[in-house]
Amino acid sequence: MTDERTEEERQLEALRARAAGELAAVVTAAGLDEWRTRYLGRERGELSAILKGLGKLPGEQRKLVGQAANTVKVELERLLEERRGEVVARERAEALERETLDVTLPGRPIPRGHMHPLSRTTRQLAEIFERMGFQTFQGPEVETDYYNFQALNIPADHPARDMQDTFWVLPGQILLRTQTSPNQIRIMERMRPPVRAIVPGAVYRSEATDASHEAVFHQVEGLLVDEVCTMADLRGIVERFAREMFGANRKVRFRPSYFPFTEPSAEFDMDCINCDGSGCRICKYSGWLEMGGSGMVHPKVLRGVGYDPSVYRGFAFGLGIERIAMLRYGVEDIRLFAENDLRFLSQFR
Ligand code: FA5
Repeated sequence: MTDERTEEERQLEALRARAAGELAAVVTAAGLDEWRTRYLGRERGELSAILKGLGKLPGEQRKLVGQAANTVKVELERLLEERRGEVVARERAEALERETLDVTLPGRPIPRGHMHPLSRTTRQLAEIFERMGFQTFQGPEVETDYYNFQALNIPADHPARDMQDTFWVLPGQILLRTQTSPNQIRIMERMRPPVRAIVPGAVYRSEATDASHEAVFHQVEGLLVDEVCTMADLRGIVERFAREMFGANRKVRFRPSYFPFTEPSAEFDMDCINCDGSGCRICKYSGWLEMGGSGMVHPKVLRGVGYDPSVYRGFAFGLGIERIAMLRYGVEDIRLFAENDLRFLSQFR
């Protein structure tokens, strides 16, 4: 069978077949546009090039080739629209697939906070004293000279002021409390005996810091006033606290000391929880760990708040909360508590 088609008709057929084949492989809308420019584009489209060349052909042939070219053009445009429909549908389906919500996926975890080790220690401490009948109070961190010193039997020129370097707000009048002891006065002014109170909170001292000293630290003040009250009761309470906090076998010892607002005064230590008193690095080879100061409330202090010292007596003590937390959690540098380093804090979940 002879092929009666002209060279141009053969070219058109080849073009149609190639264009249709390529179109079937196009999968994106951008690809369709590109295909359209390549074959049907007015400027550089291959079909347009053939149509533009028609002018050079003799009359009869021009008509035939022109018709055939138009047929190819219409056919390719139809194929393009058909393919466009498929591509759009496919792109929509893919977009839907991407946006699908998988309700069975586990949720993103929300990081949970936890209590700061000092708050936790303060709470445990308060719970222990509450079980012994003490009530927890709070007092102001910005104090007057009167409550922080004078009412505690420390007049303006008293050398005991040198024991606690002070941050003054208004020199000689207002300060950041250097101890929780001013709350002894505040509580006794408000209550009649019997009194059993503890007051935890921050205190401030203008001190150089090191591994065991901070300029901002925490104390808990304890105060008990009643008709019958002795050093033996103080010792019993302190010992019970040490045992509840650090274990049933803990021993406590008292050493004579001096505080202007207690008489007699004592500092108390607990046998080292690391070496049970035999001597180690933690207790500096002494076998004992310092816990706080204490004593029987001075009669002058009782009189100052209107308590009759011939009827009432009391004891008071002050503990360093950081020191207790350091022992409890084995923290070797007090400064870690306030550094806000999450690598440190997240160990106390
Ligand atoms: C006082 O502050 C007295 N108010 C304690 C007191 C209360 C005595 C009631 C009598 C009656 P002192 O300065 O020793 O005492 O401090 C008490 C405790 O606070 C210390 O034993 C120690 O545990 C802690 N402490 C003192 N200074 C610092 C510091 N710079 N950093 C961390 N803890 C400290």
